[in-house]
Amino acid sequence: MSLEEVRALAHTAGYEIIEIFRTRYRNRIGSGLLERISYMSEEADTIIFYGNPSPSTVFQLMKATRKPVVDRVQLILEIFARHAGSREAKLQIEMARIKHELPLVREYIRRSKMGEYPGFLGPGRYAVDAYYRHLTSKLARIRRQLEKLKDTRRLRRNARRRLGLPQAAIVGYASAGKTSIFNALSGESKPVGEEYFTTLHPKHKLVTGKHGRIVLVDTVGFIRDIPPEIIEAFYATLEEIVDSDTIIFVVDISEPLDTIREKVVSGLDIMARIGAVGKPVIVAANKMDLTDPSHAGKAISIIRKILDERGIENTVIPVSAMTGEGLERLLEVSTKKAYPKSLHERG
Ligand SMILES: Nc1nc2c(ncn2[C@@H]2O[C@H](COP(=O)(O)OP(=O)(O)O)[C@@H](O)[C@H]2O)c(=O)[nH]1
Ligand SMILES: [Mg+2]
Repeated sequence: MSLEEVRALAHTAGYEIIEIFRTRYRNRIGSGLLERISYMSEEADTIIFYGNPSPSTVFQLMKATRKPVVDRVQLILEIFARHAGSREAKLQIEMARIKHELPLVREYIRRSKMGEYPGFLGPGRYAVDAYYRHLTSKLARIRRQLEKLKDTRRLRRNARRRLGLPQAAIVGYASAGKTSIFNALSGESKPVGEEYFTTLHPKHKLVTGKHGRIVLVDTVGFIRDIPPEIIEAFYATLEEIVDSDTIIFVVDISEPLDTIREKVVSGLDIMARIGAVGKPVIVAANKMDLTDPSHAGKAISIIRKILDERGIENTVIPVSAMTGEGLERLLEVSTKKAYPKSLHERG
């Protein structure tokens, strides 16, 4: 796990990092470090433990800092929640959240039965018992709702297709610049007027390019090493990619070549896994302002090669969301790629 990844995910979830501590142990905290953290945490609203701490480590931290503790799974779920468009995705996220919280509540109950009342965290023992029962029955309810929703998903997709508006999904890893590009491309245009979309989600915008109008979608993006327990929620949050006619894959071109290669390959793997295949991919080689032409040139040929080898129709466009370089062409190509096919298919 890299510091860059921690920063990127925390930024995407809306946190500002004020201090980073490294633990000597994988998922535990030694007493010296705990003391330093509790001293520093005065200024923080939240403690992020970027790993898989046991419930008892979480308690230790909460007790020492008196702040809410968010682990890696929770951090990722917060990011999903910011992007979840459909009811199904929201329910999947809620289900994952509850499943993740149950062991913690169990630990809470265990401690209070031993006479250790972590009262400063909230309610006493009986309230916690009731809360546990509330969570488990909510979990059962969500499971039933998800079963029902499976049948309606296909209908919803057809409804979007009947509107005849092509859709382009903006994908990429955290901090590649997806939202910056989404904002830059849709800056001039108003939020989508059609009733269907305004009620859908603020991360959809209707934009007008040279070849017509398309709906742009700012997606949650890809995350490495998604824990298996939240993989369903991840796929549900990414379903807008499957619904799209074309993919804008934003790549931070200023990163090392190996990182770029690895991210492009694993991003394509995720798309294949959720069934987002057979769509043209437009690679927005972003942050051109941060890199020199020779590095960018090498990165672009690596990206082209990966896509070509997989037989994916692709165009790579150097852009900078910062300076605006290449954005006009990006929009032009995106509308062009999204249109002809959809017109044929939808009549
Ligand atoms: N220098 C530079 N910074 C950029 C560019 N595009 C995005 N950024 C910065 O990269 C960070 C992540 O951007 P954001 O759009 O939030 O990425 P997202 O996580 O993919 O949505 C922000 O600090 C942006 O200001 C670019 O073209 N050039
Ligand atoms: Mg974003």
